[in-house]
Amino acid sequence: NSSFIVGSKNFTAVAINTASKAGEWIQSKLGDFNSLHMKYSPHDLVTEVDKGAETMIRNLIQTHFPQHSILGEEGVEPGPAASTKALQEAKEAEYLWIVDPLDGTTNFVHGFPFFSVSIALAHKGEVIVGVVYDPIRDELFVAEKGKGAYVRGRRMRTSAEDKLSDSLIATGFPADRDYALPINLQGIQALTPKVRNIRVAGSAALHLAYVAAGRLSGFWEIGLNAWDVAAGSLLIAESGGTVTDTFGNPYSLEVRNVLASNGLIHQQFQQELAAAQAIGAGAL
Ligand code: 2AM
Ligand code: CA
Ligand code: CA
Ligand code: CA
Repeated sequence: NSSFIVGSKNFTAVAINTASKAGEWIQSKLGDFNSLHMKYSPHDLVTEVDKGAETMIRNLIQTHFPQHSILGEEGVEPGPAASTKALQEAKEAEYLWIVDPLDGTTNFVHGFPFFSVSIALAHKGEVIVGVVYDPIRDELFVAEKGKGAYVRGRRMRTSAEDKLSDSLIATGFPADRDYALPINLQGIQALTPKVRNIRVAGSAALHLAYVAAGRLSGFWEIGLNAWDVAAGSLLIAESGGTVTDTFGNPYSLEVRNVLASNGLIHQQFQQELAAAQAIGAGAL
């Protein structure tokens, strides 16, 4: 896929190289790290590895593109208010790198082998490069705006299921146990009887990459941040799928409640969630 890497002033090459290096380092620290902190609650963890990986990624990006801005999870105070404010400020930049250095920290801490590095580049608020790297399987998912999406150098296509009953869907349990979790449980209750099955594997970015690769038919999660979704959204768009909010509005960096699919099931999927929301605790 060398021709793929060359375009766009080598933005993509830097994203790939950076995600790979960070991912290899993260994997080397598996089972060998300390200083575990809780951010908000026992459901929200951060380790020295999250912080070390983000520092590594920032340094590599800054070396190549000192004039670009970087929004990274570990550079932002915990909680939705701080992340909204940080995104509003960062969005002013012409070129903005959006970084989740380790997506799936809980899995990393427990040794459950499903986590990823997610790096996106937005130009004037639009994602133009997206890379998700899974160091355990050494799988690199790459998309460039208008140029398709690839895994292990092979073109990705979203899956062909056109009925929820044939669909394998993923979601995530929100860290916010008070407000978001009850709403999500309503969604799970409504969807589980309608779909083939549901998976909750713990990395939003990797779930999105799996939708792009056709391994999942769809994914939804509420209360996410730009760094969880930006790279994956381009992977899916460039693989022929659809990414919206849970009301069906088009994806933008501000979207926290994400609904992604192969496109074919999108409307049914969105309607089932909307119905669950009507039963549930209020707006998703
Ligand atoms: P993280 O591992 O980078 O924190 C799992 O459902 C998903 O939720 C993961 O992508 C995880 O990302 C994210 N997540 C974990 N804690 C969160 C929090 N407090 N707020 C929002 N998203 C969170
Ligand atoms: Ca986190
Ligand atoms: Ca994350
Ligand atoms: Ca993270």
